[in-house]
Amino acid sequence: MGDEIQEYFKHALMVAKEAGERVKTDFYRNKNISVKENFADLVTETDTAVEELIVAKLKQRFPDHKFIGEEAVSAGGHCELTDSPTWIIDPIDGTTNFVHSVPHTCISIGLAVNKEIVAGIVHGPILGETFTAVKGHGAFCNDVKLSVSTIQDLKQGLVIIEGGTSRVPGVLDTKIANLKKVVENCHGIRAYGSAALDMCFVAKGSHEAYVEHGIHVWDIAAGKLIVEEAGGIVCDPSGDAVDLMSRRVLAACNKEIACQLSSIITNITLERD
Ligand code: LIP
Repeated sequence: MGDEIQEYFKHALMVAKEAGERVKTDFYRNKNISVKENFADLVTETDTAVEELIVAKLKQRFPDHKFIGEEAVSAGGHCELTDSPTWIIDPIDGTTNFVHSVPHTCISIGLAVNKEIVAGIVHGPILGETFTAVKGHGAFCNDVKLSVSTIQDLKQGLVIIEGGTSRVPGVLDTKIANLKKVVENCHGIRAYGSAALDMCFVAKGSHEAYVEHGIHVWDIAAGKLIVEEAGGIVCDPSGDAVDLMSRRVLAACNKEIACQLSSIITNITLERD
C-alpha cells in the first residue's frame, strides 16, 4: 500500500499545483460571488471550477476512488466517508479571503483510506507555500521538514481561533466567550480565515494551537495529517479523539497545550457532515 499512497500523493500534488494556477489567475480578477447558508458563507465561480478540475483529473487517473468535495456537497451531493480511498477536497479554503483578495487562501486535498488520512496537501498559491504529508514520512513546507513548537505553557503560546461563517446568535455568544478565555490565557490570538492554513501554521511551529467550531471535513482532512506528521496532535476541542465529521477541531503542538486549551473552551454541538 505504501508505494500506492506515494503514487496517489504525487499525482494529487501535480493536480493541486495546476489548480493553484487557476486560483492565482482568478485572485487578481473580479470575482463572481454567490452565498450558501447565509450572507457570510461565500462561494465563487472559481471554487466550483477548481473543484471540478481537481475531481476530473483525479478520477481520470483513479477511477475507483471516491470523492467528498465542498462545493459538490453544498450543491446537495453525498458526504460519506467509507473505507474506500476517498479524496476530501476544499478547492478554495479561505474563500472569504479570496473574495477580498487576502492571500491566505489555499487548495486542500486529503486522502482517506479506511477512514484514516494517509496523504495531505495544502497548497497556498498566493503565499507560495505548499504543505504536504504522507503518513509515516513527516510533514513539509516547500520540501523543508516541519516540526511543531516545543512550548508547553499556553500562557507562552500564540493561538489561532476563528469566528467562522455562522451568524446564529447562540453560537456567536459561545464563540465570543471562548475568544475572551483564550486571549486571557495566551500571548495572543490570530484568525487567518483558512482552517487548512491555520493547521499548517501549527505544524510549522509559528503557532502553538488552533481551535474552531463550525468547520467541515474538507477544511481539516489534509491539515490533520500535516499537524500529526510534524509531531503535533489533533483532537476534539473537548479533549476527546477527533471525529472528522463532527465540525469541530483542536490542533496543538503537544498534549500539554491541547489540555490547557481544551479546559477553557465551551463546546458547541453542530449538525454532522
Ligand atoms: C472556511 C474555513 C475557515 C472558517 C470558515 C470556513 P471555506 O472554509 O477554512 O477557517 O472559519 O467558517 O469554513 O468556506 O473558505 O472553504
